[in-house]
Amino acid sequence: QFSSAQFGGEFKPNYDESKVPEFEVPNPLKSFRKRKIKNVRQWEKIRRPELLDFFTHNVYGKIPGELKIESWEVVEQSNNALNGKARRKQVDLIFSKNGHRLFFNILIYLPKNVEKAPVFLGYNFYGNHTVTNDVHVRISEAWARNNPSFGIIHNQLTEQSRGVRENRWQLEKILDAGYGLATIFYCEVDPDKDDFSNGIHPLLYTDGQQRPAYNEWGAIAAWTWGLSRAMDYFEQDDEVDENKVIVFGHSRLGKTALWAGATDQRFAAVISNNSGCGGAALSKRRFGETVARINRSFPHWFCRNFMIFNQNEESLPVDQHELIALIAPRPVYVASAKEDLWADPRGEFLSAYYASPVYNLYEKEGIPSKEMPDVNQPVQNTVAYHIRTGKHDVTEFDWEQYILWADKELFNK
Ligand code: GTR
Repeated sequence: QFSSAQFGGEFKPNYDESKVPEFEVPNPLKSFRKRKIKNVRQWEKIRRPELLDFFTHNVYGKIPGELKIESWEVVEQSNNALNGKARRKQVDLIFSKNGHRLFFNILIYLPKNVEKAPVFLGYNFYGNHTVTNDVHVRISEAWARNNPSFGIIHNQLTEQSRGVRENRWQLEKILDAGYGLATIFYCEVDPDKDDFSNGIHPLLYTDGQQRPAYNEWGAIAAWTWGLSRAMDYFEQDDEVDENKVIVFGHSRLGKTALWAGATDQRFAAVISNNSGCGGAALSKRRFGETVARINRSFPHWFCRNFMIFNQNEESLPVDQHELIALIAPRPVYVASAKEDLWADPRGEFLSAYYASPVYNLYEKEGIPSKEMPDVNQPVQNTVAYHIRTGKHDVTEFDWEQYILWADKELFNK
């Protein structure tokens, strides 16, 4: 029952809306024991904990212990970065336990004219040096996924990929709007491969343990662990406003951002960019990528218990709109792309919609209508959504929306 290869033969994604199975959307305002949840108190006392517990033990996996920052070191810093526009810091966070040591680096840019800056925090796929052409950004030595077009052929990052992901980060726009940007290369926290001997996991193994138990953390939970440690660091950094950290992520790292927002209430807001299956998209729709497919392609992302739901989404007592509801009442933005059918834009939208009643309990406005908005016509309430033209990606349009919305939600602008 725990085998990851659960459909024989080739997987053919369904992209036909008329073939989406009929299913009941689990009611976020009804407890597993069928009790109606009528107010914030009941939500926080009964429903939120049981949902969080379900996602923890059956979807992403529990983090089996505590591990604090042992020390941190500013390895590089400048008050005159990007032609005088910003302050830059590169900070290593260092951890050790069980004879293992791990460190990861946070690259931080802060706007010069803001004393304690709000920041967008997000992981990157190919190293901190890819988010900007700034020659001072260090190149990570951690394992990276090969990508010949970025010059990554032996799982090592090189100078060739400096700045290649500039478009996905819009650093200047972020700084001009008065926000900082903090980013981490996700493979420094846990290499993105089905191998639990490396990354953060071994630091929390019990004696002789080789891999996480069925209900213990996969890679997504490991990456969220790293985001929470970055938050621990921000609480120590006088230049960052730790009450205004917006956690952002694209795709697998969007799944990560959502789970980070759900598990760590210190994050002020959450942005899920094209997060798809196991992120914002409703699993029960089986549109595009499915639970079985994701568990087969990436057996290390979720906890092993999640494989119980391979081709068996109907038996899930929850769906991903309840992951979004766990973020309430903090602002959450779900974004899709028209051509990104693999991530199921409609399923992402419906998640935001079905999470909204929980926001309403807090008197926050969610997504008011079940009708999907037109392309490039964002709906920006405390729960926000847009579908833009184009592919699976992060674009200038996306960032323009995130900034406008953050201004409104965090600064009442
Ligand atoms: C795909 C995966 C998606 C998404 C994407 C990404 O291969 O099927 O769930 O996570 O990768 O992270 O870019």
